[in-house]
Amino acid sequence: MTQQTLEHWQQMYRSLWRIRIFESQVQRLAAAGEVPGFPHLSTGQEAVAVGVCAHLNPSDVLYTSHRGHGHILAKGSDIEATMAEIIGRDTGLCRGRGGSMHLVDAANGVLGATGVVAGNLALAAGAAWAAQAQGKSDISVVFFGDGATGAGVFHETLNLAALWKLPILFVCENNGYAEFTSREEHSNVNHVSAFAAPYHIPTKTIDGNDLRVVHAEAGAAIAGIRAGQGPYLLECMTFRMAGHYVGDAQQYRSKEEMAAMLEKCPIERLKRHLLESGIDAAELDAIQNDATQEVLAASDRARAAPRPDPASVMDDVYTSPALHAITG
Ligand SMILES: Cc1ncc(C[n+]2csc(CCOP(=O)(O)OP(=O)(O)O)c2C)c(N)n1
Ligand SMILES: [Mg+2]
Repeated sequence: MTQQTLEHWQQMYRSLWRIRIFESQVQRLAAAGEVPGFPHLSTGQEAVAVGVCAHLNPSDVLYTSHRGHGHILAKGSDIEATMAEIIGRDTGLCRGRGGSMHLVDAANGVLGATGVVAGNLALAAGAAWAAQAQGKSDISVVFFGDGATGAGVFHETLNLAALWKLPILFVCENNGYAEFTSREEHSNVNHVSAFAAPYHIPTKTIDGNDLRVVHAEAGAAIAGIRAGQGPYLLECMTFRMAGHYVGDAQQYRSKEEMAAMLEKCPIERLKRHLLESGIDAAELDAIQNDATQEVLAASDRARAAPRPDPASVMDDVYTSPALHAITG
């Protein structure tokens, strides 16, 4: 490995750990009653976020779903502001008004997470259309789950994206479940990539737990999109190591299934590769420790921040004239 490639992979290893530790901390805070609502963790799916977002610029637009913490961190949003948002603080990305499923960081191109399954797809196509109309080289990336493909808007969006050659990357994280229902139980279509062919959208199904594969395939797909070739659908086969949401007892999964999943941990896999490439184990431990300290310190600062002033609850809800019309 050259020095440059070595640093590149170390950076990505760190990025994986940041997300893993962040999600573990959200889980801890949720168990302690500090997180409003139901956070959905991306533990086990980190390689998709890191491998795709490594190719994005701040001006590229990102949309994500209810399971979006990892994508947003991988895109470069501030750890403290993201955590502060999730725990409802005034210093949060949306001043504590959105929470885990409604994270927005416009300055970093994160136009949003949404709790409406598949609701992000058409919005992402809209952003891609805007970039195209303005002659920009920016692209739009949308992360969604396999369950979202059962929604009509998924097909409507693929159709228009293909027809208008929109600069958009569809990234499906196929973790085999929609809530508590396995894919076999809710669809005859095993692979989401099968939906791309009728619309003439290029596609690939890949191992989403192998960061090196995700990074290479996302890089090639994004290069094509930036070159004006239109949309691409990347189906990343992955696993969610946690429940659907924090608190899910997961009685619908067997012990064997859970054990097999741990074997495929994307962090362990990259670690094995880095060790085989000659990187010192102590160096990797130091990266892990550094990432841990960074995330926990950011979380402490977020927890120490004030909650929004209740008197500001109507700020940013209505413009003043509209508010005036309502209140008289
Ligand atoms: C429009 C809509 N329908 C139903 C739900 C309830 N719901 C929340 S998550 C989810 C499953 C999503 O599965 P998938 O898209 O595979 O994402 P994953 O949770 O596996 O990441 C459902 C049905 C919702 N939030 N929005
Ligand atoms: Mg799913």
